[in-house]
Amino acid sequence: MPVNPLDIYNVAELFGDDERLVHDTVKDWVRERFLPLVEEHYEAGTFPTELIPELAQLGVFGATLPEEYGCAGVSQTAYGLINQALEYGDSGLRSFVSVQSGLVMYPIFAFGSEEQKRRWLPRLGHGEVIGCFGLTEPGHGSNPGGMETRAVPADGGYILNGSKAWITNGELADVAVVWAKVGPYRGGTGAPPVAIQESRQPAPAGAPQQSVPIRVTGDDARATRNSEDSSDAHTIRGFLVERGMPGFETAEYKRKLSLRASVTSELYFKDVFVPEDNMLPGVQGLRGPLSCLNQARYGIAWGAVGSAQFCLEAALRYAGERVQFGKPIAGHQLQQLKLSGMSTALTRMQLLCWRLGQLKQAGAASPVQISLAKRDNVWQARDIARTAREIMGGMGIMLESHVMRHASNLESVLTYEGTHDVHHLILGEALTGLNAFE
Ligand code: TGC
Ligand code: FAD
Repeated sequence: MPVNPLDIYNVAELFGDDERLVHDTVKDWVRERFLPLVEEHYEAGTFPTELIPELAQLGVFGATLPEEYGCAGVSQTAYGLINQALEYGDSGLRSFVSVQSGLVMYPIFAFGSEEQKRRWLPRLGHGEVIGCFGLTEPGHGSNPGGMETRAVPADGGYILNGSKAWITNGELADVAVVWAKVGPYRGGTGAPPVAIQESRQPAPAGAPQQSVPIRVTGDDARATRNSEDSSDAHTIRGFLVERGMPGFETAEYKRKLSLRASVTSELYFKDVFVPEDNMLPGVQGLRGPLSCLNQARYGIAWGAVGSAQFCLEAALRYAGERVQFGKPIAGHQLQQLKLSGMSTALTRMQLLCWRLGQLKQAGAASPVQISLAKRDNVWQARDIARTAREIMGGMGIMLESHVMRHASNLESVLTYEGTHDVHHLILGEALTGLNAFE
């Protein structure tokens, strides 16, 4: 009996007709409109901004949010399938949509005032306005609770000082959801590492510099420990910082070897006045940004399935056509072992997402369940992409084969939204009750 190589267990049967339709519509668009452009953009290190209106037309921005804010109101599973279809194209494409949806529209929806929701959500949903999410700092990646960016209360608002690192869509964004501690600004403790200084556009004059612990000894070690202070994490608030606010600047990383068709930037805040009305009133503390990460990590778990499907499909096609030692390489046992392993891993990934989608729709998906799926699906997808590259021999390293682009992208996906290690520690703590972070 013939099998569907991209869905051995007929997982698609478990989705509703409308959910399958959403997936197929986005996947067709990715094939017809995105894939023909991706090589050029990947080489140039640019995101295809010309496609933003079409993405908006597809209804993918903030797709689970209610129609009253101009969104599609689809199920969590449909949203997962949107991510799957987008990442079949490129992780950077899925990133663009998941940041806009899970990290910008979600916090405004969940923690914003009614006025903030009415002002921002319809325009973000229609792609007229682009957003980014600033949590990570040069000195605080896995441990965002140590952040140094400060919002000092002032007449009618706050004065923001600090910087954010590695921010997807930063340079493109009209509005940044920025997380900062409310309290006195203590200033940075050092300079960014040389590698980063060289790879990005110059920081704006007067931009605050923050600590990046690269090689930490003596006094540096003490400074790093002090700057890692998370004891005031309960003062963290979210701010909507708008492009054009005096003192707010962005600078793009230019020499990435991964996620090249995606814009990644630093954000700088030098005495930026943010009106009171631009603070998200509904949440305080680290739980605010971490709740948003649940949304984005959920999308990533599904997205990894799309990337894996692309790579398995490409490897199967190539192995069927490439003849060595008198027969297609697909007929050699070693290649079948690899293909079978890829297909088995993909099947597990799909089943995990299906169940996670059900839990999320019921409002019962815990952060630990989402974390496990993000970690393991990305790990499996990276392995599948690397194996596809191997099966395709020399051709596998070429841009037109696409699989090394996927493998390279997945290095970023493994790191952002909580590194692979951090997600092991999250599950480890849930299993043992012991915190191994510190
Ligand atoms: P901890 O003490 O565990 O928690 C502090 C407060 O937060 C609550 N909490 C959560 N709430 C909702 N969802 C979650 N997933 C949560 N995890 C924790 C927790 O209950 C507590 O609440 P409360 O009310 O009691 O105060 O915090 P910790 O400082 O020990 O840190 C825990 C840790 C390490 C797991 C966390 O900081 C972490 O996840 N680190 C990884 C950082 C990360 O993922 N950064 C992502 C930045 S954004 C990004 O990468 C975008 S990529 C975009 C793209 O797709 O292109
Ligand atoms: P670090 O935290 O310095 O980690 C370095 C290494 O140490 C990792 O291997 C890590 O697993 C390990 N490690 C750290 N802590 C522990 C521990 N307790 N125990 C054992 N090992 C540990 N951030 C945003 O806020 N918004 C964005 O839009 C965004 N987009 C991104 C886009 C890209 C392309 C990339 C690469 C990153 C992006 N990030 C974004 C930042 C991302 O979330 C961070 O890179 C990530 O959280 C890891 O932080 P770090 O790079 O500083 O690594």
